[in-house]
Amino acid sequence: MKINRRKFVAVGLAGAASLCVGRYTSRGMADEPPVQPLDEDGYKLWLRYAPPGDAAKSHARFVRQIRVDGTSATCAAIRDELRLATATLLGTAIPLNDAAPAAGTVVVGTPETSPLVRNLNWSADLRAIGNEGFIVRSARVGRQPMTVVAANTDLGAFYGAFHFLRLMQTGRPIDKLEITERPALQLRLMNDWDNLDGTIERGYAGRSLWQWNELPDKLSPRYVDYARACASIGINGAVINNVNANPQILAPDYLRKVAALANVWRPYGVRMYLSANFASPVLLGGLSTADPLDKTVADWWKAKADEIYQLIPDFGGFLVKANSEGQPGPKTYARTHADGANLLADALAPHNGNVIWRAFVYDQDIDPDRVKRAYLEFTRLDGRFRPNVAVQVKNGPLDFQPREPFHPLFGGLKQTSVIAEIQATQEYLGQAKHLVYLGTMWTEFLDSDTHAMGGGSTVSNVLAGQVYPSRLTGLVSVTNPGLDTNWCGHHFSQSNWFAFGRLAWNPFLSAGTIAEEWTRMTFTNHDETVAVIREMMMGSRETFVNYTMPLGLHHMIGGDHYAPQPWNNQAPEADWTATYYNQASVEGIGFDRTKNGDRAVEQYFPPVCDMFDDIATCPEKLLLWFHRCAWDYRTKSGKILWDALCAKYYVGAAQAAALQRTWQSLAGKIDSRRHQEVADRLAIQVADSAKWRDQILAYFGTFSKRPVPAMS
Ligand code: BDP
Repeated sequence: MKINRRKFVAVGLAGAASLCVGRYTSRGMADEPPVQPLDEDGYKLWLRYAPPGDAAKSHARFVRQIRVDGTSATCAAIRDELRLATATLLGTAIPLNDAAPAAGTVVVGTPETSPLVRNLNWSADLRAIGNEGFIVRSARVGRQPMTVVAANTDLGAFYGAFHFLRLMQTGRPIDKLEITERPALQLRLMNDWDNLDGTIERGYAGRSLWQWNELPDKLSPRYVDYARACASIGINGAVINNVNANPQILAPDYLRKVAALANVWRPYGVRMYLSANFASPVLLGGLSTADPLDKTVADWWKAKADEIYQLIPDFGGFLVKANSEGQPGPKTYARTHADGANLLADALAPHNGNVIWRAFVYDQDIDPDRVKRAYLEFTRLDGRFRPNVAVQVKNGPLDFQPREPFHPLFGGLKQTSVIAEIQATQEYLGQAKHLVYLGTMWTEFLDSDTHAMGGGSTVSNVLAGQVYPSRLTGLVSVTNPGLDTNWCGHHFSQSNWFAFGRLAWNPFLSAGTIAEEWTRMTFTNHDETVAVIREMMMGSRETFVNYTMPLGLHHMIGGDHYAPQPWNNQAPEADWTATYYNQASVEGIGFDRTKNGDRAVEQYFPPVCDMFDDIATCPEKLLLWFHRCAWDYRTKSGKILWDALCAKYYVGAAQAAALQRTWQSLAGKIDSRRHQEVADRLAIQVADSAKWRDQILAYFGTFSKRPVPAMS
């Protein structure tokens, strides 16, 4: 059965679905912003718990005391969070009370821990929400009106408590709640690309959060805050080291440090995962081989898994980047990716651990076109992976570009668990300097219809196991918070961490809903200001595409992945250059991936394949990804390609300047520190957008031999 987005949301996730813009404005409940909001540094992320305005008055009637039933560390953390949050949301300390609950009590518990929840007889509803779901309901208990947050586990109750707080934070009514949620996906993981030397691969927000020289004895308070931020949006695990993995992470002294972090995170449901270097048996264990079919190698991994589970009983598993960009892997020994993944899977299986095997591979001998290679390698292995293996596929077939079509492995793998990897750290999208909200990019991806089993086989449905049965489901993100005070470098980059978590919980949510939630929680509940910021965010990714790589252009950068370098033709590998992709010449521009070209379109199911193949039906936003066009090719606007390209760059740079002006208009509505810090970055963005426009057009102009047309 396929899920229809709207229906699924309405039935399964009523609370989330009803969070739409209209409600706030029509109720007109938020108050005027204070004259000068107090300065903030962004450390608290979306967990500031600032008073939501008028709504606080009505909230106060329903939050008079808090009762969290249960003695676990998770219950203690729920208590702490509810007290911390309500104190500032309501402006007064709310007492904890475990005695007979009175009107206005917020009760949190499971049937096991809470007699009160048990007596409500919600067992049928609870059965439907699994281990991580929750119910938040306004109920009468002994005739007293209360709010009950019920779940099957303490972690589910924690997620419910965060949901309840989110309603308060966003100024929504909490008097008639009837919310049932459960996550659509199982593995909702941070992929932190942190190195053991404290640097972060593609990190733009300072050095690594993990203080290896202090662990395991000294624990930074940021470890708890990281876990709180993750748990608040349903993230249930973290791979804490770079996929280009240093084998030392599996050495006994590092494992003890990792275990200390895992202990801190356990109450918050953030499970520990590690990136493993495939050659660890050699590099760390001193064996002569890492051949996956060698018994001593298998024994080494089994012993290593046993050692890890001794220290971290709920260890999630290994993430592996193999035979990609110089990393070792099974192909080094003439074995397949399935052989490699299964080796580790067998070592982890007795402990219920999983292997997450990346499909980010592009060996040149597979095909001349880099974007075709992963599909070719992995489809021939379909069905050959152990049940506890998930193949992790980037959203697009190249590498986190500003716009790519969806990866054809979504839908292409039918007998293998497939999870998706997106990238919240803005490696190719302005890093921490440009304001780019990625929620729209990700919903474009998630909503893409693969047609794997007919229409409606969207990527979300594939991920949720609704198209083919899938043992493991998930959405993970390369999300690199660092030691910067505001975690993410750019205040707006926090929204990408947030959006990732919300979509991993429910990939059917809309980007607008998420942008609005985040804005209200992060900046203000003032309706007009919220509407302005939401609009800025919603258009920001298309703006970035327009001034960098419009009309399906891709990879027009050099090694920094930041500045324009469409002329870049020097790199250790041809597929690391820009000219390999844009192929600009006097004849035209673009990569012919049609049936008459290198036939990459054939990796998609019909009718998607035909839609991309036919220049008349290929969405123009992907034109030069799939087609090679002459400079005077007539685009849908009636303009010739060169003129249309010029127009995109000019529009994009103008949109960046408009973002800056709009932000200026919010001076005084946002605290001046964060306002200034965002303004400083917008100034860089505006200058960069002009640079992109001018340098790209100057370069392509040498081929098109046409002037930039006058822009009206
Ligand atoms: C690319 C990054 C590189 C990563 C690689 C990966 O530039 O630093 O190691 O992806 O995903 O986007 O493995």
